[in-house]
Amino acid sequence: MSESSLTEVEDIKAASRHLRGTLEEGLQDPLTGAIADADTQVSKFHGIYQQDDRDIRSERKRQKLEPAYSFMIRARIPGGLLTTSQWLGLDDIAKTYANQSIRLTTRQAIQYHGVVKRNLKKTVADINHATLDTIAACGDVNRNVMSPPLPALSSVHREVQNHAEALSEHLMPKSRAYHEIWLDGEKIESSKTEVEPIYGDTYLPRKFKVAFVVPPQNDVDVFSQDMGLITVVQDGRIVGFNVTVGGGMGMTHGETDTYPRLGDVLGFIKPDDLLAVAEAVVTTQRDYGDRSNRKHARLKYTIDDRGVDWFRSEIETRSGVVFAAAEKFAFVANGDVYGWQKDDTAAWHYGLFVEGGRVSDVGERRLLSGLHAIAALHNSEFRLTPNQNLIISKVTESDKPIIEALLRQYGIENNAQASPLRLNSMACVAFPTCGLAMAESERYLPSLIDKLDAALTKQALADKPITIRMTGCPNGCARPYIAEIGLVGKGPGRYTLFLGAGFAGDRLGAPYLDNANEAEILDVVEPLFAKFAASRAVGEHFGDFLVRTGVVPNVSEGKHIHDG
Ligand code: SRM
Ligand code: SF4
Repeated sequence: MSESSLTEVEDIKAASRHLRGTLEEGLQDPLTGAIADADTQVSKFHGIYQQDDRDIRSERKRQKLEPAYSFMIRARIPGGLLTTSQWLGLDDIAKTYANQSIRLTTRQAIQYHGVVKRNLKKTVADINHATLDTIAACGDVNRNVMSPPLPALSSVHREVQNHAEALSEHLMPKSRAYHEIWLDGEKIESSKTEVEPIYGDTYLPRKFKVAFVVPPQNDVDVFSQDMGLITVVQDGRIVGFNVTVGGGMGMTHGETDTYPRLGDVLGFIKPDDLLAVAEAVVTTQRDYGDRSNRKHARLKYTIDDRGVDWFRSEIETRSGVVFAAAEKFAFVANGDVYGWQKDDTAAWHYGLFVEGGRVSDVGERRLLSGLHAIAALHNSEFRLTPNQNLIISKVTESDKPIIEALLRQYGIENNAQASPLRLNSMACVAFPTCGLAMAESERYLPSLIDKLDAALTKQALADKPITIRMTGCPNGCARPYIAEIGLVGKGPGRYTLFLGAGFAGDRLGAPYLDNANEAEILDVVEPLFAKFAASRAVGEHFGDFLVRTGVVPNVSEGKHIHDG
C-alpha cells in the first residue's frame, strides 16, 4: 500500500512516538479547553476522548465561544471485576470531577463524562490510585476484554476470568507513554528504542475486541466480537475454547459496503494455546487490515475480503496451533440474569438493573448513593455486566438482608422499576456527549419503553422478555442489530427499526422501517405484538416468531443488511 493512501489517523499514530504526541504540552495550555487535533486521536489510546456539550453547541457558536469542551474517560476493567474499595474510589472521582455520575458501559467498563482539561490529569491519577487504569480502553488496540460475570457456574467462571485477565495483559500496548504523561513516570530516553512487540509502531488499523463466554448464557454477545472464545466445559472442567472471529456491529446509513456481522467459528483450541492464537489473530489483522479506509478496517472486512479458510490457515501458520473441529455449544439468551443467585461456595450474588448504565441519584432512585452505601458495608466485589448492569457479588447469608434493606432504602431494587422488556433493554450514551450521535438514545429509550410496555400489557404479554436496544447512530454501541427490537438513530427523533434478531444474540435483525418517528414505530410494533400474542408457539421468542411468520427475512449474513 502506498504511503499516500493511508488514512490521516495512520500518519498521526506513526508520528506519535508510541502514543506520546504533544499531549503533555497540550495539557499545559490554559487558553483553550481542548487539546491539539492530532492529540485527540492519540489520547484515545489512553482511554480519553475529547467531547463537547452538544446541547449547547449552537448557543456557544452564536456567542462566538469555543465549544464547551470536556473529556470522557473510560477505565479498563477486564471482566468488569471490581473490588468494592475500587468502587468507592470511582465514586469519589465521580463526585469530585465528573458530574456525580458513573456510566456503566456495554463492555463491562465505566466511563466518566464532563471532565474538564485542568482536571484531566488528576482524574487519571486518581483512577490509578483506585488501582485501576485507562490504558487501551479506546484506540486502535485490543479493548476491554469481556468475561461473563454470572456466578452460577462459579469455578468455571473464575477460571475464565483468569484467562481474560491474562489475555488483556498480553495484548496491552507496551509503550510507557501513559505512565509518563498521566502519572509523571520517568521519561525514557528515546521512544525510538521502545518496542511494541505485538502491535508495531502504528498499532492496529482499527479497534479490536475480545470476549469470553460460558454457554448457555451469551451475555457478552460473543458473535459481535472481533474474537470470541466460547468456553467448552466437560465434567465441570474447562477443556478449551471454540474460537470465533470477525464479529462487529458498526455500519454507516446508506453505505451498503458497511454492515454488522456475526463472527464465524474457526474451530476448537486447548487453553494452553489461547495466547498464541489470540496474538496470531491480532498480528494478522495488524498486517492485512485495511489502513486506507477506516470504514473498511475492522477484522470483519479483512475476513470477508480474504475468506475464512485463508484466515484460519494464516492463524495456524503464525501460532503453530492447528484448530480441531468446533465442539457443540448452545446459547439461550444474550441478556443478564437478575436478582439473587447462590454459587457453589454458598455465596450470594445480586444482579442489579441499572437503566442505560447510568449510576447517579435521580429523584427517589439514588443509585450512586445506594451503591456507595453497599460498597462501604460490603467489603467484597462488584461485577459490571456486558449489558450495563451490576452484580453485587459474594454476599454472605447474614449480609443478604442488610443489602436488601439498602436496595429498598435507596429505591434501587429491581422489581421497583422494571418490566421484562426494560430488564432486557440497552441504550448507548448518544446526546449530549457523543460527537457521533444523530438521535437521542439513553435519554429517550426509557419513555419509549413505557409506551411499549403499555402495548404489551394490552396483549397480556407484559411478562414476556423481549430484547430491545437503541443507539443514537449506526455505530452500534449497544449492539442493536442483535436485539429483537433494534432502534438505530438516523436523525433527530428518527430511527431505523430492526426486527427479528435471535434472543440469544445468534441472528441479526432485519431493517423493517426506515427513518421512523415514535408514532410510526408504535404504529407498526403494536399490531406485531397483537399477532405475536395470538399465534406464537409455546416458548417462542418475538424475534423467532417474526422470522417464522415471514414478517422479516432470516438475515443469514450482515452484508445483506441495507437500511436505505
Ligand atoms: Fe462505541 C464510538 C460509546 C461499545 C461501536 N462509542 C464510540 C464513541 C467513543 C464516540 C466517538 O468515537 O466519538 C462513543 C462515546 C459516547 C460517549 O459520550 O460516551 C462510544 N461504545 C460506547 C459505549 C460507552 C456505549 C454504552 O452506552 O455503553 C460502549 C463503551 C464500551 C467499553 O467500555 O469499551 C461502547 N461501541 C461499543 C460496542 C459494543 C461492544 O463493544 O460490545 C460497539 C459495537 C461492536 C463493534 O465494535 O463493532 C461499538 N463505537 C462503536 C463504533 C463503530 C465501530 C465500527 O466498526 O464501525 C464507533 C465509531 C468508530 O469507531 O469510529 C464507536
Ligand atoms: Fe455515539 Fe453512535 Fe455509539 Fe451511540 S452508537 S454512543 S450515538 S457512536
